[in-house]
Amino acid sequence: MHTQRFEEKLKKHITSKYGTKCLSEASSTKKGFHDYHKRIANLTMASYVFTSVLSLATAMSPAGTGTRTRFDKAALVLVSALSLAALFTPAAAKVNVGTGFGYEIEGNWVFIQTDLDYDLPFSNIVTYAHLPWERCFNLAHNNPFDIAIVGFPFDTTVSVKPGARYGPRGIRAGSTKEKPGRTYNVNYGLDWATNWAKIIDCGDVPVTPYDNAHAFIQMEQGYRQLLHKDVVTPALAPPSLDKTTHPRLISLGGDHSIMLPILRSLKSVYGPISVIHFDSHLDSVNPTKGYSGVVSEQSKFTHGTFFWHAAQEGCIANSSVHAGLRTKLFGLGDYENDQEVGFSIIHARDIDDIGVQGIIDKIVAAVGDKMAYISVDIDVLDPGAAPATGAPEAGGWSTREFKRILEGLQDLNIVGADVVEVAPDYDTNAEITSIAAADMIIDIISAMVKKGPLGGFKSKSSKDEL
Ligand SMILES: [Mn+2]
Repeated sequence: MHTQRFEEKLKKHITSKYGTKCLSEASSTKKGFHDYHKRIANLTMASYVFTSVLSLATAMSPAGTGTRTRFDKAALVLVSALSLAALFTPAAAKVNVGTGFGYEIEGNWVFIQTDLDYDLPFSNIVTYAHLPWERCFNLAHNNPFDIAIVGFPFDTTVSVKPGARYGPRGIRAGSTKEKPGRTYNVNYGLDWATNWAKIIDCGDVPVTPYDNAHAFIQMEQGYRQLLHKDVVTPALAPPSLDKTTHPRLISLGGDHSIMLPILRSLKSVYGPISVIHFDSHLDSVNPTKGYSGVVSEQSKFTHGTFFWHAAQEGCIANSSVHAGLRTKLFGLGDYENDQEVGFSIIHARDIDDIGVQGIIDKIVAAVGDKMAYISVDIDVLDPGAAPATGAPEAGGWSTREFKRILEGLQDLNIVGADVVEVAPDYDTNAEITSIAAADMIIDIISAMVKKGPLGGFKSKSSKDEL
């Protein structure tokens, strides 16, 4: 009984410290799992000692009122002997490896079952940062999570170089050395994987490459399905319209048009969103005014026009900001139109005049405490740092500068994020674009974890507090 109560308390402790994933063998972090088993083993040993000492003491004590028989004494001695024997008998490994094989980890017998149950940087099935993969789109899926990675392998609205349909795969491969057990992010001062949030990889939305109209429906359906899953850690005062806590999603593109179904979904949950748009391009071009290549209603929806559509549909708050711009325009009318859409503009070269902090200050001033979304077109980086993208533009920011800018946004209310336009077929053999993309996602996750659930943690006195 005592052991059961201790186990319950311990489960609660581990859940709060490492997340619920530590309690399932399949997805445990090594530290959490080991911690758990070590404590159980220690407790079991302590109870053996306690039982044997108590039994011996009772057996040796003089009989009281004459009710104790020799049989009682013999039974007590037997119990104490069995307890002592159990104490000095090492636990046998329970894994069946057949006969004639004596593998054992010296001095570590509690852990023998978990030695092979963890990842190396280069081992195992590729998920983002070795996070547990769940088939979130299966209708039977009902596991709560707080933050999820989801891929949109879609690139059939690209105007220059296609290939971003392989972006989710590329970014996951680029994340391979990020893994549980090595997740302390010095820049944010926390371990993003073993903090309060349950973080998983939901895999990809299977988006058709044959019919863009249908593809946009699939993407919105997929995003909404995830957005309406339950969370593990509900917020005190969720900022959503329905006052429930929704998970936060980090999307892997895919070309940039995946944002249209994402913004449509977010509008239904939070209302119009302030978009922090890192890109060398505007992506808000009015397809009915000067944009080349429009041949049909559907062809108005591209990776260069989706913000215009999103604005028409009321998805974007008038406190959005482009940062990193440096592309050529169809004409100055593009900027006039962009202001109507609701963006302010920060050029890539502004960093030479106002520095990283100046860029951060402008973004924070534009967005304030509104619900914000971070969208990173990888072409915001200089092609020297990220060559593998759909429409590269010379003269961008370095990866280091960009990471500092992201770091400056950690106090904002980030409801979701994406990294798009990674087209791995144009990458170097060293995967520099995918590595940069994967690394900035670690920073975005770290910021979300550091901020806590949007709407705050419930107070310590609350019953739901973990
Ligand atoms: Mn873009």
